[in-house]
Amino acid sequence: MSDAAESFHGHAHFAAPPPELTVRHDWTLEEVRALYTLPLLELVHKAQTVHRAVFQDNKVQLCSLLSIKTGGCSEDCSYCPQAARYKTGVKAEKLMAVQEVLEAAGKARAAGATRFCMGAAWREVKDGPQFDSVLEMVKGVKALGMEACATLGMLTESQAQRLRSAGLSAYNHNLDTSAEHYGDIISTRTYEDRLNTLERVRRAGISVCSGGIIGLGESLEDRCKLLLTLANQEVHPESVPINALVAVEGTPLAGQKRVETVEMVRTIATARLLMPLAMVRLSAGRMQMNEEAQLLCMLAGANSLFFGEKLLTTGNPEYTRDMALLEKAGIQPLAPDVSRE
Ligand code: SAM
Ligand code: DTB
Ligand code: SF4
Repeated sequence: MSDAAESFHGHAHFAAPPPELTVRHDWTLEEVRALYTLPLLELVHKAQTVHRAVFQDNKVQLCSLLSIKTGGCSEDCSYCPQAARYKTGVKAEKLMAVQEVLEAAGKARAAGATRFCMGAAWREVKDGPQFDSVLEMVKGVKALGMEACATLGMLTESQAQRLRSAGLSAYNHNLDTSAEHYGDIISTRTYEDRLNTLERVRRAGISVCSGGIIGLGESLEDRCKLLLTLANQEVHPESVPINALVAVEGTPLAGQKRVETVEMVRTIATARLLMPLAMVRLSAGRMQMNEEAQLLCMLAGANSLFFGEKLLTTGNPEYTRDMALLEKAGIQPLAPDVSRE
């Protein structure tokens, strides 16, 4: 598989998009709202039809997440247990050692992961020995034959380039919500800052992973605007994580009510229809969903899960239960793409 194809798809999941499929970048808010509010089963049917046309193998990618630098973050993201200013019980830790990260990556690969995502509770990346270590981690993960993803906060152009040179496949940087709602959730940076980092990632030739969180107290319109912003990018994000808020005690959003499954399904299905070629990732929030709800998300177009009992700091379903669910539903995990390594 060519480098260009890798940087576009993030994973060789299909040979070529079907010719009848149009990938649009000119969606209107009305169109997005009309999709989002379709009768649920009609929306799911539409999304599954597009999904099957694009991803003929209908597999789910298993990804592994590791918090390489936990807690003590200077930002005020009101959903986040890692912000230093909230009393959530998350202890600030130092950056993990390269060897320790690569051991975890090796275990994740043995357990079936084809993508390894490293998260750091940083506002932004600072040049120096810590960033140099992250570059070593990226090289090591790639050498293990997995896609390497990182989420480290804001990046400069040269940092994005250095990550690319180290072999980084994808960079995760979520828009989280609409531009209008952003200021109610985070005050220590702007939506523009987020978009600028995404632009630098794109220009460096790294595949873009960007999505959001639902359940932050946003309106239906905010949710549609988030999807619209993602879908009207000049190039769609290759990867779109959809998170349901994990309401953590001590954060300002601790009291938010649980996201309803139907809302999660609508968001995933709409993302699938707007960005047909993207990997849509059913991310945080699976602990609050039963198995049938998770299967409905996959029917609606989600084709990736994070496995392992922990996301970054919060819980995730047990590995054996996840594997049993996929097994009984006859859903195959996406195999490693050996052609690339
Ligand atoms: N510090 C970097 C940043 O903010 O971009 C990277 C790590 S940050 C924890 C990665 C993403 O996790 C956030 O953008 C947010 O979308 C998601 N996230 C954090 N806390 C969450 C929560 N309680 N529920 C759901 N998603 C959450
Ligand atoms: C994403 O969109 N979700 C993942 C990953 N990208 C980095 C993170 C979810 C974090 C949930 C809260 C926690 O465990 O700390
Ligand atoms: Fe820090 Fe990222 Fe959490 Fe915001 S989401 S507080 S930037 S770790």
